[in-house]
Amino acid sequence: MAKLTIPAEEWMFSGHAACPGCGPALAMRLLLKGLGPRTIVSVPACCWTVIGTPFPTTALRVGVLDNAIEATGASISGLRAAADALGLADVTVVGFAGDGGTADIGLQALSGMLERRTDAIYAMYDNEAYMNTGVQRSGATPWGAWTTTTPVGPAARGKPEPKKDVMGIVLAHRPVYAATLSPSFPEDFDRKVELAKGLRGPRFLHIFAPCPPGWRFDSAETIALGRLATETGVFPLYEVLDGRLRITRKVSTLRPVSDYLAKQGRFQHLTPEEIARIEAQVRTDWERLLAREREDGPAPA
Ligand SMILES: Cc1ncc(C[n+]2csc(CCOP(=O)(O)OP(=O)(O)O)c2C)c(N)n1
Repeated sequence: MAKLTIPAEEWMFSGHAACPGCGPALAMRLLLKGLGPRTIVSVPACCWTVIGTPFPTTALRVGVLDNAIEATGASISGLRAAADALGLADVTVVGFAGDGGTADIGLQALSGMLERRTDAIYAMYDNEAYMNTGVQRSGATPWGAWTTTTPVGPAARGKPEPKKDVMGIVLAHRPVYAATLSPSFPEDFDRKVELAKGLRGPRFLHIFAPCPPGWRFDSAETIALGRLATETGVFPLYEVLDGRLRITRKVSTLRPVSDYLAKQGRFQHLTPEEIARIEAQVRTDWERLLAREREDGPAPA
């Protein structure tokens, strides 16, 4: 068996308030393993405020700032300036926000942070809805998914709009580094975090974060579901360094997307035609990714 390269030290206590099988909890745990103790995390209103820092407790062994939901990008710019003023150049500043607080409510602050070239990591954990307030749809909720604000019934078929391409928005700002990560592939996850840690300038991590109560699946299946997301092409793993895209988890033949959808209550209403529509979109996006990788070519030696 290959030797595990993930650091053994834990910077997150086990006594937190996450649901069983919580993808965002795994995301934070792995992120901090790669970043280590010289880290300060800014967390906006989201599940993680409740999971990690219900006053006066904390589940994290690093400094945490709770900020307003729209402010993560601005907050980490301020933290970076403060750390630099104090001569703490070795401290990694990280924003850790949900998809609602990133793709929708905090998008302006994220754009500002990227454009200012803030020397910080912005990590978005994507559980594909506003989960903390009761499973409302976000810009990152996929097409067709049930949520409490995109119901399923005679006149409604789940979310009628497509998922927002957050990586596309981020890449348009030309960050130093941007990557997609999944706790189901911990070594790929850790390598990307450690690579990001060693760079300077604006960096963005898009982390796949399954939510058992919100997506309606068995909490023992979080890791398996994440693997399916990547193997079906729903959540490809790739990174963009110095503007060059590289797929980090090659999939020679994509599995049918129905393998992934069938495991989740939020997609149970979909007809074979609707599933075929999702499949076609996933395959188009995958082909585009392959074409971009070919076009970018290998990194210069
Ligand atoms: C300006 C503002 N609007 C709404 C809220 C209420 N609120 C608190 S947490 C939350 C959900 C955030 O969703 P997301 O960022 O996706 O993170 P998740 O809850 O899924 O972890 C909302 C809407 C708020 N705190 N501030």
